[in-house]
Amino acid sequence: MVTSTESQLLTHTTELRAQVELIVNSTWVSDVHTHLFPPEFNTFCLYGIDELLTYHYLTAETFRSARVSYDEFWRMPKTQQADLVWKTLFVENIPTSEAARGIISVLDVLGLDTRAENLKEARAFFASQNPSEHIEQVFDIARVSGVVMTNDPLDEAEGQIWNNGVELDHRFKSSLRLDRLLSRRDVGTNVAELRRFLDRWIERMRPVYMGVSLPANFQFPAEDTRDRLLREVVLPTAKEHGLALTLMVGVRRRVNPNLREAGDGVGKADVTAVERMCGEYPDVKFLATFLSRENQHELCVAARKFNNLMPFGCWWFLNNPSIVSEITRERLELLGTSFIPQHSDARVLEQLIYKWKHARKEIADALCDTYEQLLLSGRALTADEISRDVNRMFSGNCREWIGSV
Ligand code: FIX
Ligand code: ZN
Repeated sequence: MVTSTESQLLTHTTELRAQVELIVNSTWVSDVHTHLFPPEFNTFCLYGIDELLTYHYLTAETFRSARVSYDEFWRMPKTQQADLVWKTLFVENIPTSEAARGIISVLDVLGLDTRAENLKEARAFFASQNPSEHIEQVFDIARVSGVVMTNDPLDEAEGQIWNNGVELDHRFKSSLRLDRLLSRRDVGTNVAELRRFLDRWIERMRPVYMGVSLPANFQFPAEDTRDRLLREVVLPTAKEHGLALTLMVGVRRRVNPNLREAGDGVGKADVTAVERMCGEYPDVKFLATFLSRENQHELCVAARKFNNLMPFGCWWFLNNPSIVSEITRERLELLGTSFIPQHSDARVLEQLIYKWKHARKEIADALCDTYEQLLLSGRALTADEISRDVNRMFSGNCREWIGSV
């Protein structure tokens, strides 16, 4: 008698690929790192064509092609900046960059003209959207079950909204961002006060993790204030509250301040710093992503040594199809499915549509090749098994590390 699982054995590469693409494109994903906010956070909630086009990835690219000074650009109102970005990158040039192609993917999925001379039609479309219905539609299209925000307790405006007791949309989870806290120049005597500060914000925000971005020259251990803050405040707090610590390593802030948010760069970092932290704090779970391409292999090997380390995402300058493909394949070969393949880092709502559409394509291709190799090595698969793998990478690992998103 033929059992149900055997009957679904996928023995031909065409049906195998078709199944993988279907499963990867239809499986809901937990987005573990974004800069998105729900409408309850007022001006922090960004959506629409003007926000999409003034995204710092595109402003950086515009300054390479448009004859405009930094001062001229920053003096312009946002709509004028967006007009210039559209004209420069989408009309006067073919939108070949990943960030520019992303806009095309969004407009195309929403049925808008991708070759428009101006932004009239797009502005009218987004102006007609009801924010909460639009959020619903975008999350559905992108198949995103939930996102983790980036919440800075030391941001006055954001802090005010939390202090007013905001009711969070269930699809938006909070995270406690510690960049400002960890860039303090002094600890002084108030370790206890800083611990109470974090306890208060954990109580208020109910974060799914604490997170920090770290420079390329980050060292652990180190004779500096950040090391003391990590050891005496952050890591004990993580342990006490059972919270994971998310490390985003390798950014060089404001290498060109004239570009403002677009002015950050990348640097190769020391993965052994994170290894040592994982070794010294076996009871703390760490999610880690490195910005430099040169650190990706080391991160995979570090994760093979420390099972409290979860590699995640192809961050920022790595979020390009050719590199997402390379990193995902390397991780599958070294870690199986014990990693989180991508996060969107979305700042504008509709970016979820293209960042996940483009990532799913590369993840599906990488999985197809991996499974095809397995088939040629003598083991066929079932659709259920593939679905189990994809669910693990898209939400299971996240759930295990930080809870459901
Ligand atoms: O540190 C971060 O969370 C980075 O993702 C941001 O600072 C960066 O500006 C960004 O948006 C990258 O995609
Ligand atoms: Zn980010």
